Amino acid sequence: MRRITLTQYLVEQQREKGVVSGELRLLIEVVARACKSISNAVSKGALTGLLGGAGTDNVQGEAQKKLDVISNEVLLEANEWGGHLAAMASEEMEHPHQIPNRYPRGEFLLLIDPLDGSSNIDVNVSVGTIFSVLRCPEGVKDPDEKAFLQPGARQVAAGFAVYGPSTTLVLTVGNGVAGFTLDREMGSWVLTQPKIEIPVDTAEFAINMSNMRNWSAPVKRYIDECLAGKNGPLGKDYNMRWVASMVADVYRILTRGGIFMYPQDAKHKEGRLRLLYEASPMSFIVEQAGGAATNGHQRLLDVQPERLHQRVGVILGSRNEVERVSGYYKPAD
Ligand code: AFP
Repeated sequence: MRRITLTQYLVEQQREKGVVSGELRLLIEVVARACKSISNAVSKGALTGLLGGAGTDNVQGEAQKKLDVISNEVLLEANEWGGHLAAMASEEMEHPHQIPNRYPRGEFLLLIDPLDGSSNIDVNVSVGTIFSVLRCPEGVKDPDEKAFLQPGARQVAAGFAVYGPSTTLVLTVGNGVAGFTLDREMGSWVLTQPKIEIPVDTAEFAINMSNMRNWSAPVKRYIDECLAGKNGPLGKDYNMRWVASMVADVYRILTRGGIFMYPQDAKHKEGRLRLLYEASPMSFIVEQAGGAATNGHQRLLDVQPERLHQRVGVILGSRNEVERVSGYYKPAD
């Protein structure tokens, strides 16, 4: 079997579709290389003394893990010098990170969730890295927070790595979704899923049921219908999964379909997940794989961000199921 590496895939995307410039290819390769280092650090577990808390909080007031901090540093360092970025923003940093003056600046903005699902690290469950690439607005020399406030529909690329039983990378450059698996011996990303498509129907839902008492009426109605099974209005038995690492839950949905929900509720009034570096890139990927993504009222890729670390309600996955739930929403919900 001919092995296609990430580099070859990107070169061919440029040759055949003209969607990956040299600068964008460099950016994606640098991020993917940083993900290899993070994967390596994560896989060592307790051996390196890197499990547990860092003793600091991030901008959202969440306790940082040592590996959150390290993953952030790995991604910053890897991306600073290449000349492909105008600035970076991260879940772990309150303000955008400027490219030091000693390096040239490029045309792209990079947003990252360096280690998504990090509460799962200590219990040896899959975690991952999410990234989103935007163009720096024209004429902006020193991009501040405002430069990043672009709806997800403007992304030029998005992807995520999962550090699980195998290390995988999912990528879209706006021309479908491809999946790569890390060959550790060779040190290369190998194309293993050339065209990922999400089945339009599903009988599997993912939601944190402990929030049930806080749910809005449309969410409660939908989950009640799933739980009613074959004899209920949906006419089939549903299964439930919740990894609490969005990367792992979305990877499962890309593999076999499903619906993922972290909606706004009475406790999470704005939602729980971050718009710019969780919901937007995942929505781009899911849509490119034939699925749908909404906050219940609006397509997530059309939401105009107002703050860098803004949260949002998220419902995404198999198209028919996502459309069913959004059909239950009324303007007041
Ligand atoms: P952390 O990165 O802080 O662990 O959060 C993970 C996450 O943002 C997302 O990956 C999960 O789907 C969601 O939070 C899990 O949230 P709950 O712990 O409330 O279920």
